Amino acid sequence: MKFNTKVIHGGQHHEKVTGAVMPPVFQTSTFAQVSPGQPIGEYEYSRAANPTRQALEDALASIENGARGLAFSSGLAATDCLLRLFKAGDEIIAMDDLYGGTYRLFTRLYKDSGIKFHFVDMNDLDGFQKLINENTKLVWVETPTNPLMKLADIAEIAKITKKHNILFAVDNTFATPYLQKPLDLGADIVMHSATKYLGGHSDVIAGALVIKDKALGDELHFKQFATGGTLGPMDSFLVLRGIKTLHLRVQRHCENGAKVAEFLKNHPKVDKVYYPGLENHPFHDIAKKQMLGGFGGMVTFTFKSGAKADAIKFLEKVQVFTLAESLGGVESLANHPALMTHASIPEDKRKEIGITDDLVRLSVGVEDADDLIEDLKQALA
Ligand code: P1T
Repeated sequence: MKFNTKVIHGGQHHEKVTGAVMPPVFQTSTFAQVSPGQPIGEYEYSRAANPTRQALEDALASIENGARGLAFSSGLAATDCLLRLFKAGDEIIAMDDLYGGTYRLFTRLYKDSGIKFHFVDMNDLDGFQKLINENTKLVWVETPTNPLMKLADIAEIAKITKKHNILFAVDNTFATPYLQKPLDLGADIVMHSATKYLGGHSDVIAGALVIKDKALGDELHFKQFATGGTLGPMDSFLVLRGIKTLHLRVQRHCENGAKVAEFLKNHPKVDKVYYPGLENHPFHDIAKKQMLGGFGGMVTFTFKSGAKADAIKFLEKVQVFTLAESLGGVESLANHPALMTHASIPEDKRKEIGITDDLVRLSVGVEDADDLIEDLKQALA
């Protein structure tokens, strides 16, 4: 089955009793049993499994080409569940540019667990390999990264993790499986903030893990069941509905993203534009190799003045774009990473990796590109 069919039919079946084409929202916590331990059907209690969530999880596994999908109450709940595979003394190597909340989870919550985190430039493959030792258990990358649009070569990293028998997880939130399939490129686990492109309408907080190996998927399901960060039935329905138009939306996000990046590149007040589709993007070659069909709808830029005040003024002036956290919905959003989504990263660390105070991140939506560009023009003016 091709991807555009999978988003609609992958892992799906009509509801058994009525033939409903969309799975109903099974808004129930529990399921009747005929005798103790003998449920009427296959479900017992919705923390363990719920039919609406199951339909979403099967769709997730299908579109990412995994053996098992798991749906969580947020992207961070999904990451937290994955981290429960590790114990004191284990080491995790992560990319040096990550969503601020992921960085906060790693450095502030898990720092007391005895797990050691390394944050490295994943494009220095030699430097990265030098860090690997017998305690290294996981490599974690975001590609493209939030907010600097750095890329990591998934296939090359997978060769290394396989050689050393280390798990390799990719946060595929920015690319989506429409553009990039980490499991096909050799990763073991894909993570999503399903709040973003998978849901696609800025109306739900959700997360996902998709696991290539069935046994590891079952182990993570056990951890999810035992800790409880599951996605509710209504939210599962919303994400599943979103997935059905993922291919159409991401196509338009890519077209609009490319137009916005081109406009910004030629604007006299704009300094750097970070968009993997631009030929001068430092990771354009990796993008062409592993992001198939486009380069997404996320564009980040800085001001020639380098002034924080200019970034703030611009963000106060946008009208079609909404100044808000988050990304990946049909509507365009604009964000100031240093003051908003990445404020949890200490200032010196932000400066070190390039999240400057004049950096603005755009989530380019699926509106008419002319209107978006007019809006940027007037806000920059
Ligand atoms: O917000 P939540 O669903 O828990 O997902 C966390 C998360 C994980 N990974 C990436 C790449 C993300 O962008 C996010 C959430 N990001 C934002 C809220 C944001 O505006 O960047």
